Amino acid sequence: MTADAVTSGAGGAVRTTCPYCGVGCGVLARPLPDGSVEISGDPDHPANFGRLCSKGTALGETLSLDDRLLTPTIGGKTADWNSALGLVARTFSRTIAEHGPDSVAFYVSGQLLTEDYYVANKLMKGFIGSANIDTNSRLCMASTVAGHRRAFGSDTVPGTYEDLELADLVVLVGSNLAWCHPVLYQRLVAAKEERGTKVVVIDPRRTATAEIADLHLALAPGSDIALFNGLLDHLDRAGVIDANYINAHTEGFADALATARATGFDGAVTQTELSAEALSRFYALLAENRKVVTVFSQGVNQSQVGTDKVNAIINCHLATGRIGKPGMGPFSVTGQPNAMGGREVGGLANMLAAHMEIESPAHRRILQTFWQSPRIADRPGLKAVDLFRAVGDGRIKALWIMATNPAVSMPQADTVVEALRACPFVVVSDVTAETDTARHADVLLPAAAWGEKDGTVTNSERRISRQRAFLPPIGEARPDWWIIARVAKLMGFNGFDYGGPADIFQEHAALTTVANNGSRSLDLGGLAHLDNAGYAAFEPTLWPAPASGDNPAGGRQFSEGKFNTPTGRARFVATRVARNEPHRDADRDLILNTGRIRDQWHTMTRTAKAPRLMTHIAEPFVEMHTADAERHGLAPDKLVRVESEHGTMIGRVMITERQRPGSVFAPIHWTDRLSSMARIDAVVTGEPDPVSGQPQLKHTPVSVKPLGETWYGFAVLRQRPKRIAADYWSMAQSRGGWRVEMAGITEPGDWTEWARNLFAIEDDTDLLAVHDVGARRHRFAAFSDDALHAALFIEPQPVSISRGFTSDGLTGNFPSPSDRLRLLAGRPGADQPDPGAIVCSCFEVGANQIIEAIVGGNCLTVEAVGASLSAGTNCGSCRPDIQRIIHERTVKEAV
Ligand SMILES: Nc1nc2c(c(=O)[nH]1)N[C@H]1C(S)=C(S)[C@@H](COP(=O)(O)OP(=O)(O)OC[C@H]3O[C@@H](n4cnc5c(=O)[nH]c(N)nc54)[C@H](O)[C@@H]3O)O[C@H]1N2
Ligand SMILES: Nc1nc2c(c(=O)[nH]1)N[C@H]1C(S)=C(S)[C@@H](COP(=O)(O)OP(=O)(O)OC[C@H]3O[C@@H](n4cnc5c(=O)[nH]c(N)nc54)[C@H](O)[C@@H]3O)O[C@H]1N2
Ligand code: SF4
Ligand SMILES: [Mo]
Repeated sequence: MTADAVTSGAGGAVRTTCPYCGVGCGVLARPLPDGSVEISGDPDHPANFGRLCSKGTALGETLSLDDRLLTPTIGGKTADWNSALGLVARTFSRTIAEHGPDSVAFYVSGQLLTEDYYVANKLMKGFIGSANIDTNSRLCMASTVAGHRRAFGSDTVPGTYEDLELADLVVLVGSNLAWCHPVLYQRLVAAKEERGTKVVVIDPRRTATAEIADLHLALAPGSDIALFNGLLDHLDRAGVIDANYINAHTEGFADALATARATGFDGAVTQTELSAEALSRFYALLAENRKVVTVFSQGVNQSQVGTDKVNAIINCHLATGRIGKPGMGPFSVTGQPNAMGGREVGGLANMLAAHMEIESPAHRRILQTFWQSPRIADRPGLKAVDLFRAVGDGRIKALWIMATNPAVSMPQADTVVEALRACPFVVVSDVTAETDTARHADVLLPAAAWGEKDGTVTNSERRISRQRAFLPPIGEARPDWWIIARVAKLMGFNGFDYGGPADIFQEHAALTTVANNGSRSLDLGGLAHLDNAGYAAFEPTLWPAPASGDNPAGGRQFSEGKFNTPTGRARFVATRVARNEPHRDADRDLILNTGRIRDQWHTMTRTAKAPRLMTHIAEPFVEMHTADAERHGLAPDKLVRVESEHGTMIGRVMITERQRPGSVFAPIHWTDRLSSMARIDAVVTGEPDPVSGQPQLKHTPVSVKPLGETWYGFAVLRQRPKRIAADYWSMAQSRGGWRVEMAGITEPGDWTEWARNLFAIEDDTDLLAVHDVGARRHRFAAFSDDALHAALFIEPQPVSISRGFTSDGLTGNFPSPSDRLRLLAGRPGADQPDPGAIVCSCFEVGANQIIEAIVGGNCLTVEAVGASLSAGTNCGSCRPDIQRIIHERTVKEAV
């Protein structure tokens, strides 16, 4: 444990911050003598006041050694730090000497801490002298950054979380808050219960978030601008435009209004494909309520017209003066724990540190003087999509990837993989040994993970919090800032002699004050003199945190109507593309939408280590509407092949009414480590928004076709299987080992031999087998002593045995033949009903149990289900799912 760990009153727990989403919840972590870590919500943290979602609650289960990268490697072989860092420094220096600074690049991440990010940006822009540093935030927040800068003159989120609680109306646009920002969602639910907040959800899908919506608008994908242009026109006609505010504090209104009028109500109906009635209701709500917060996320940002979507939303707030006041404002919620911090230190290729602008000679001068650096990048570098293109065509010859997994998360991911293969020198810093990206690294550098490293992160509401170490680094792992600073020094650069993250934070804070005088809202002057003790004790703080009165401290921004543009006025932007619709044709007749599920984080390198997080959804899926499924001849639980012009993904079809006809949805999480072919970004085209460079990740024309499988399998195994001879497979960690779903197009000749290969056992002495050859059903179980080694179930139809019951077999005991046969039955006896697919991961309560409580126990509210089964009473992440089951059941019962 590090010296600066701050302990709370509660028994030596360290106060830190969750490493997942941008809500930025405070966490109390208490290492226990048995090596485990007890995790709970920090009751004093102003983001969560003690709450944690399912992912936060399971953090303790993700800290194990397995999968961790423990030492540097060169060419796949273990190396020491000196050799590895020496090679990195020499190769970067040589490449720069031979081909110039723009022949190298860094691709970094919103999951780096501010201190790591600051040092990486300083090295590239100030010392190497190129701006070829871009980040996965390009795929995430770039359109918001661009939209904020166009409207406000700076990338400043105007409001705070409290505004969601003070609003009378909260509009969620392209945000599945219930699953992606669960604790903020819970704060909204609590406010709704208390004061009757109205909630509108604007999303082509009926998401878990829509369960609390007073109005859900399942608009045509890509038609948000038409919706908000129509709204601006309506607000004007309804007389709720704030002319005084517009005159005093903004510019460009006439042009924006003219554009909005050109869309008008009729245009909005046509483009969004919503009913005139639904649209009227929405517009009336916006006219009647003054205290409105519009929350937006990836349904807005990840679009080819993402920046215009952002400005169409902000236009409506500016026109009504609903910004910078309690309970009002446009509110972009950030995805990653430090998406905001990365923006502060200029992690994007077109920004400089401390919110300064690369295009401004004055800003470049300030920075170069402050850093005393030999040079400074004087034009924007390559943005993520272009950056990987440049890697592919040989312009970038040395690439360093930190804390991101682009082989999975970049659009046209197969092309990205080819680019990595072709690149002469790839360095990857990660905490995980085997990722789809790490596979292509020449040098792998082991980073210290959450719990082992110290630094700061900034959440969606601009609150800076400490991440604190509570464990020693594993193996040879080192903090990212240390690794970068070492390489900088080995490259011969001065200015990287940091004793620890506190030094870096001080420098970063000091920089925000240089020549600021109120011109940049990012002002951390009040934190520029934090010493080690002050940094150790640092309490969550909103920025601006100025030393003196130039900038208003903390809280809401733009309250006085003063913006960071040259004129001090906010700018309206005329948003002209009403709808952005990718071209479908007879073959690729569906639009692929992609996004997140409740219990997984991105490419699953950490959340997949917690067995209980794998119980909610254990397999890659493709969700589609009943009508589309019928049209394409698809039956429930079959496997489908999703294809675009770029690539293929295979997943299990999930047929629901929640999907909009014409679109399908697939999760972003699965990798080649966990499934045979489920990297959805292999399929996604990702045309960049011309303003922000953010790729469109939610609208790719695809075909969805049956895989053509003739058999299905399900297996549980104590060891992770090495090779699975099936056309489709997907595996998940379970309590005693692994569970695997499989399917194949042609049946193997000898199932017994196939089972033996899968189980990796030499002979069949321990193999119990039951065959029903006529029905094409085969079951196998291998035991060693009284413990289950592995079991396999093969059927001509999707295997319908109980997953929970069979997986639990790996932790059970099977002394007698009858016990062993019962396992092969695949479900519990009549006295132990099957709980079904797990909904509540905290108490492991399944869908069948919840349905029984609803139908048999007459529990018709989430509270009643909680009282009866405890489900939903711990972290609360599953409450929207329980609500949905109640909703679906009660509808079913009524018809
Ligand atoms: N559980 C979980 N939580 C996470 C993450 C995670 O991996 N797992 N990741 C974090 C990160 S980095 C991010 S960026 C956030 C993302 O958080 P969100 O943006 O809330 O999540 P997504 O699922 O990507 O997309 C949101 C919604 O946009 C909708 N959408 C698609 N097209 C359109 C459209 O044209 N218009 C509108 N209005 N909506 C559309 C999708 O149907 C989807 O429901 O989540 C963060 N939180
Ligand atoms: N189709 C589609 N694609 C998408 C999206 C989408 O909605 N649709 N969303 C996009 C968005 S918003 C995002 S944010 C990205 C996310 O995509 P990625 O950033 O690629 O996903 P992660 O799995 O979070 O990758 C983080 C990596 O860093 C490692 N890591 C964890 N902690 C540390 C650390 O302290 N130091 C170091 N060096 N490494 C660490 C993890 O093991 C992991 O390999 O995906 C994007 N891609
Ligand atoms: S909402 Fe969940 S994932 Fe997000 S910061 Fe809080 S505990 Fe972590
Ligand atoms: Mo993100």
